[in-house]
Amino acid sequence: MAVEVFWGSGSPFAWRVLLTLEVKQLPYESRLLEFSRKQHKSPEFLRLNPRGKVPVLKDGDFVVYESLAIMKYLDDRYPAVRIFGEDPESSARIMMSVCECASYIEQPTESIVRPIFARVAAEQRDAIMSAANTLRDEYALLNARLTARQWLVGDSITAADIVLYPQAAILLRALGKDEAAPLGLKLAPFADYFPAVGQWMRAVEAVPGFEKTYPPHWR
Ligand SMILES: N[C@@H](CCC(=O)N[C@@H](CS)C(=O)NCC(=O)O)C(=O)O
Repeated sequence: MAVEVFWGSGSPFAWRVLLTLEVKQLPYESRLLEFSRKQHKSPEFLRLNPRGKVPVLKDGDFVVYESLAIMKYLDDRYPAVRIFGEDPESSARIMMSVCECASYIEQPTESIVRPIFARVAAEQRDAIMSAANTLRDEYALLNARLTARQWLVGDSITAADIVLYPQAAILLRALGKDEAAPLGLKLAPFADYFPAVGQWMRAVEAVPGFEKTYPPHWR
C-alpha cells in the first residue's frame, strides 16, 4: 500500500515531503487539506498530529509528523534512492546544511513572508528589515557555495537541497507581492543578487515530478 501524505498548499514544510517522495520515486496517496476550511484542525487530523500541523505521513498503521522526521523515516524505510547520504561524511555535510537552514533561514523567512501575505508589512517594517539583513548574509553564503557546485552537497540532489528549496520559493513568492516593493529589501530577483542560487533553483525545478509538488494555489 502506498504511503499517505497529508499536506497543505504553500506549506514549505509539506513541500519538502512531496519533493522527497518525488526524488525517491515513491508512490503516494495525496491528502490535500484546505487550511481555509480548517481541515487541519478536524478531530480526525488532530488524532494524527495533536498540533494540527502539516505535513503528516501515514505508512500503514505508522504515523509520523515533523517534516524532517518524515524525510528521515522515508530515507531509512525506502533506501533505494538516498537523500541523507551514503557515508558518514556526506551524511554529516547534508545534516549540517539541513541544520543551517533550520537555524538561520527559516525564522527570518517567516518574519518576512508572513506579514507580506497578511498585508501588514508596513506595520512590521523594522522586524522585516532585520530579517532581510540576516537573509542577505545567508543567501550570500549559499550563493558562494553554489557558484562552485550544482547541488549543496555532493553530485546529486539531497535532503540539503530539498529542505532549502521551498524556503527560497516562498520568499520569492512573498517578495513578488505589491506589499514588498516599497520595502526595497534587496533580496530579489535572485538573478540580480544571488545568481548561483537562482540557477540552483532551476536545477531543483528540473527534477522529474517537481511539477506535481508545486503549490496548487500558486499556479
Ligand atoms: N516543524 C514543523 C512545522 C509544520 C508547520 O508549521 N506547518 C504549518 C504550515 S507551513 C501548519 O500546518 N500550520 C497550521 C497551524 O499551525 O495551524 C514541520 O517541520 O513539519
